[in-house]
Amino acid sequence: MYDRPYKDMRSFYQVAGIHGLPYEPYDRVIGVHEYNSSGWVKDRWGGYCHHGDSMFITWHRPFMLLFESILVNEAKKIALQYNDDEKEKYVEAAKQLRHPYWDWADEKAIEGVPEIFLIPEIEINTPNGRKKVKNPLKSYTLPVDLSHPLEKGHNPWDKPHFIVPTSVPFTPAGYPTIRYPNDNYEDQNDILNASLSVYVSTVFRPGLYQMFHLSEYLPFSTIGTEQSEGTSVPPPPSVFFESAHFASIETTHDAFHLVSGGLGGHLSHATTAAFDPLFFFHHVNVDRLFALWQEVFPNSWVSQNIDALGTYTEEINATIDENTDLTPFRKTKTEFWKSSDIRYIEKLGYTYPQVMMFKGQDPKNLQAYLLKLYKPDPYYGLRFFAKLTIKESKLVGPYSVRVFVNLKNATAQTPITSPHFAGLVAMWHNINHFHAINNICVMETVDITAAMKQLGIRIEIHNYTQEVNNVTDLLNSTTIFDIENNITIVPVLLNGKGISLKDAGVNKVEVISFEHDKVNPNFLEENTGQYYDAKNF
Ligand SMILES: [Cu+2]
Repeated sequence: MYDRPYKDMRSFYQVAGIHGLPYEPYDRVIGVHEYNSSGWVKDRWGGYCHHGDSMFITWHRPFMLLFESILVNEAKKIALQYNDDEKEKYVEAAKQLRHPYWDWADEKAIEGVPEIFLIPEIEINTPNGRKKVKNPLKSYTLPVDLSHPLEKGHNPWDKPHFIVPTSVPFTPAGYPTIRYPNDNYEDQNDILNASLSVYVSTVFRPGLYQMFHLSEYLPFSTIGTEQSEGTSVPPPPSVFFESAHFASIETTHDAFHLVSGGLGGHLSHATTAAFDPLFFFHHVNVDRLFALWQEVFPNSWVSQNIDALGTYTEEINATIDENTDLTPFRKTKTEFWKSSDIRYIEKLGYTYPQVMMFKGQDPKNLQAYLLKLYKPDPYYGLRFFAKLTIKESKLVGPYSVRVFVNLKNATAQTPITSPHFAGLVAMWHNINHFHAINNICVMETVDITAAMKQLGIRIEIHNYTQEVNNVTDLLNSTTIFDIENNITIVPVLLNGKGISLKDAGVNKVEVISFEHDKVNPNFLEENTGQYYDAKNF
């Protein structure tokens, strides 16, 4: 796929280029071309991919399938090039090949990104014998200049030093994709692994743990929750507003993008993310999590929503539902795949190991398995959450909103390895090249229980399941939180600079606690939550 001419539809460049840059038609599916040398004409997202709406999770499914089917076809062709004594083995392997996923919430991910994504060279058995080759999973070299006009022709290895870009990553032709670039345009894998290790326990595992409790499609699938003004979309299910909006698959996915790319890294920006080969291992994992969630909640499915950001082919604020075309993925010459077509993975001819393990069983068994697998910390009778409402951000470029417990003077310089750091909400989607997109509202929730535990804040005064009948009394008797003193919200740009709550669009923070009812694992959605305190900014 790397070696094909870049205009070939089966080249890595063309397929990866569906997601964001170069904002050009794939498979003759014409969109708006509102990006020119002077920048964006309109505040509309220029790639085909959906973010911040209910098609985020369904759009990426045919995207992964397209990539995988091309990859497998290449493998089948390469297999035929081996000598007769090896050919059969490779032909068989190519038949079995599927794009792997990397589970970044697995406990093993605390040790960092698997080495296969980091080493510069690998030795493989080619049809012409064993060879050392440039590792295709470490980076991809852009064949086309996609750089900002000011960067054109610039060589990042030139002196004076390349300056790590604070917005769109460096993307001239002939240079590899990169993660956490330093001033010499080299990957900083130590920073990548150290950051990832913190995220696994503070963001990924708590995020998935919350997600596998959410039975409603919208809160599960996306960060965007509030309708934009002037649209006529019916209100979402009542549970959507009445209960807190817990971590969606999208917000956890967003956090992975930020932490894997870092400042100046291609994965950190929707415009360039798909050019890093790690993107596909990440998104196949996201698809797997989607498939598992579908098995747990088989009756939940795409509901009507609005596309607040727009795409290359979709107007801003277009009404979308399960019958909206997943462009540019063609089902036939005249029809596109729709979310309703990709609902059942078995009908598409694939599955995942954990889906198979629990086939035919009560979905609660799979849910219990997943909750155990991603449990962020030992069982507590109560869990505490900081729920953030973020809207009208003034920022161009990704940032994160960090939550600290009992550290009133926390700043952007406070390391995330601090025991006071509870977790964060990643803001990944709110960008175009040059304009902030403000018509999105994010409500996401950070689990602060583990940080409280680490700080020695008493979470349970009794083993309440046995001894305390009235949880409200319990909560009222322990004044754990007032937000003013106990919770500090710190928005931080990718370059580590702090920004004001106002610029970051942080409108509100609420602290909520829930009792975890073992009998009914859907505790997040039932109104058992205690609102402790709320603060508007
Ligand atoms: Cu993504």
